[in-house]
Amino acid sequence: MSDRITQLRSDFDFELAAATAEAEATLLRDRWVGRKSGLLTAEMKTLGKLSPEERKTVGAELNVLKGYVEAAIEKLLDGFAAKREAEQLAKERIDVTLPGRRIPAGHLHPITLLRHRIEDIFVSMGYEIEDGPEIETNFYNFDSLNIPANHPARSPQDTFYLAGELADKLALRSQTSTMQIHAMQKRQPPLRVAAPGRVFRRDTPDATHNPMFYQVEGLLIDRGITLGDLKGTVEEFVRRLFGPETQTRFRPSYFPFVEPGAEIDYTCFKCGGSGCRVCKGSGWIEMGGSGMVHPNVLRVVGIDPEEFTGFAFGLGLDRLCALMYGLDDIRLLYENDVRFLEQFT
Ligand code: FA5
Repeated sequence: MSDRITQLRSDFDFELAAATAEAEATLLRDRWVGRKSGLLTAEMKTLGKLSPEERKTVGAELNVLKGYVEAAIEKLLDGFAAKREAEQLAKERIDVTLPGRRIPAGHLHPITLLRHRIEDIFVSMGYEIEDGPEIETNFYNFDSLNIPANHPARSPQDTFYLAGELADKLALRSQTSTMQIHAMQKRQPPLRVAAPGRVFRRDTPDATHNPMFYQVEGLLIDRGITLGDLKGTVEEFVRRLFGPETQTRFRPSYFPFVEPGAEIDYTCFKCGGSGCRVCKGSGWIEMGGSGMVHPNVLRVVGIDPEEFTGFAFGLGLDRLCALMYGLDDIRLLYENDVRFLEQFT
């Protein structure tokens, strides 16, 4: 081998050993075997100046060296590429056995939970569940319910009327009793309907009052229905909701759309009637109003009060909910505080 070739090879080996990064290996390739300015390419071009014999031997040696250089650089570059790929794979490694990230599931509002329980009880007692409008005409709010012209419930101090041209004509319903009329207009007796929903009153908010709250109305019309049926139905409803020992009592009261009318109390679910903080020592908790549907109301919807009688009752869900969950303030129900609401799964 000529001295020149030996020198070139040792120079290359020295530079090869110094190439420790991929970019250096690429530079090394360009410097030695680059098509335009590579050292060995230039060396090849000098062959023409040699005698034919020398050209043959030196050319052959140069070719061997070129093959050696190319193979060495390719091996070096392959090494770097493999390393790069391994690093990339390590970085993008996915552990398919890791548990997924859970999306926190929401849950129903406590009033909705209670409403569902109440609906289930009514359905099991043969009632249809009905939904109806929250904005009503004076006919549904008052006239059809036998509420006289001068009754305080009609006053804007008690009821939310709509603004503008429709004021005096349309108002937010202040009780689900409006549903009695809708239910009777839609079907013929005998009928059983339960209508849960929102109602609105101009009540100043405090621990037991909200301007918006929930009621559920129960209505049953059939032949020969008496106050005894009302009592029996309410007693059964309350037992299914609060347990078999719960007692009810009826206190005479006045509602224009029933005759006779009564407030319904039930024995405190907390103390069983002996008196405690929940029932304020009385042993009884007020649940809502009730009574036998007034003949005038039946007449409005074309039902003959001589043939059919019936009863209705309306219960406040917010206070029931507060009592069941031991809340001391029903305003908490609508503050949308997640820390409060997430306790009712
Ligand atoms: C009525 O609303 C009658 N419609 C009930 C009725 C139905 C009588 C059918 C006869 C026949 P009252 O105004 O008492 O009655 O309300 C019923 C219940 O609603 C109350 O016992 C109470 O639990 C609830 N309630 C009344 N006002 C509010 C308020 N501002 N915030 C929360 N709950 C209320």
